[in-house]
Amino acid sequence: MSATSTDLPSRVDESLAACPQFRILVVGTTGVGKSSLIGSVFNLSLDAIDIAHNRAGRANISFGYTCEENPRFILHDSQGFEHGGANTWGLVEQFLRQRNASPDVQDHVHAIWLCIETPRTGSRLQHTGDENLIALARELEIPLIVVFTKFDVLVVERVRKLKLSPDDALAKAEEALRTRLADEHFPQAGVEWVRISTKHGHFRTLKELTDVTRQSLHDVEGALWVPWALAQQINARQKVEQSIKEGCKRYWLNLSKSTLFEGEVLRDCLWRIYEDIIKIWNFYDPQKLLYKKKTFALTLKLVEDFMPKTEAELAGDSDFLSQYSDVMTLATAIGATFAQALGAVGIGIMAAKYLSRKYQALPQTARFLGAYIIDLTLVLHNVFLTTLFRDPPRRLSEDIIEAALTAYDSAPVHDRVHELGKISDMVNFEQRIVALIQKSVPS
Ligand SMILES: Nc1nc2c(ncn2[C@@H]2O[C@H](COP(=O)(O)OP(=O)(O)OP(=O)(O)O)[C@@H](O)[C@H]2O)c(=O)[nH]1
Ligand SMILES: [Mg+2]
Repeated sequence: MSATSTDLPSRVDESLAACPQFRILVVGTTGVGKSSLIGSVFNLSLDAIDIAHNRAGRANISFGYTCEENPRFILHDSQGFEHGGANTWGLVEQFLRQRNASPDVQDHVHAIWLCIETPRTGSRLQHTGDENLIALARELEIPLIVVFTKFDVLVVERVRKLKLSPDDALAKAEEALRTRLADEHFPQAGVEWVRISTKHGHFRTLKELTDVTRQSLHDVEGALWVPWALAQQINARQKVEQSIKEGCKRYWLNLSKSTLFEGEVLRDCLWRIYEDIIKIWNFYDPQKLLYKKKTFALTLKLVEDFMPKTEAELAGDSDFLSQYSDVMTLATAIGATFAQALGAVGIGIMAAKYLSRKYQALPQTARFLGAYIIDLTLVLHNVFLTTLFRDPPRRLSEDIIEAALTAYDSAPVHDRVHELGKISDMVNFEQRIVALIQKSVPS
């Protein structure tokens, strides 16, 4: 059951209207590591992928797999182009041409990961037929990234054969792969490539793949950035950037000009921001823990110190703040639903007072919403990092959420946010807030 609801339009939903899911084609011969890669980046259990796989029959490129564990993406999984194989080149070509001829961007294939096993010393580099796919992707303007999988094998080879330390082995393996690709003239100039491993200790390589993928979407469609940021479940920085874009820019950066929240109850505005930002993180949350009223109330508690003043309070009546604080304490302490708690102390009357006021013009409201967006973004960032190194699917639990909130509450950055919240000048306020978020999230 959701915590509350509001008629305010969801900005994230608006951004997703043209393209609600990111559609990716992953190509590579059997056993190259496609499912493992997809599982790690999009946070799916291998069982979920393989069940979908079996249902569709192997190597059926036109079947788009969708998973409950991550509803934001569609996977087309294809084997390579061996002569006479199930995926002859003609089928692949027809599939891509038909999809990308559609007038709707959501039907297009948005990116292709062409997976090739990292060649070991003395073994062949397997890329038969791949030039055709690279040329077609270029013609259709589909971003294509060549992904060299199982890179860890090359590193381990160097540790064993050359008795190198892990760091030196990594550097030598990078160098060996680069030299090898240059010697083979593959992939040709201008084609992006990355090396990855899904093994523990090589997490950075997956993040790099998501960075390269995000960058290659640049020229194609601005509309793809949102579904991409939501779908990928590896790169916290991209989520934060998108939270800033969607949450901040659309809400409070333009607050003084915007009529979006005019006449709306503050709680509805907060709920809208809350729901939009949690959508961006796209956690695997089958119990809908983040949608519980208690969770929402706990996040509001982070900013209760500087809830904006009502018109009444500005006129000297300070009941509202103390009442509001009590509400928050009540809501969190007894786990009462937020709406019930508000109802219990007559928040409806207070809300009515809000309705009579265009409060978005008040700097303290802007500061308050700004602080809330930072606090919420950084709490969710904590949640994301806590789950990141677990095996997919990384399922949320109450413990994870509570630990993230507690850790954030006592973190120095929370104090700095609140210092910003008290300043009286609003010069460059938005930039200061964005800078504070960015500084708190390592790139
Ligand atoms: N060393 C190493 N092994 C990997 C890596 N990724 C996958 N594997 C292993 O390679 C094997 C095949 O992996 P999958 O992810 O099932 O490969 P696939 O491309 O989906 O295979 P098909 O579905 O049969 O086409 C499994 O035993 C994986 O554990 C990696 O990064 N490093
Ligand atoms: Mg597979």
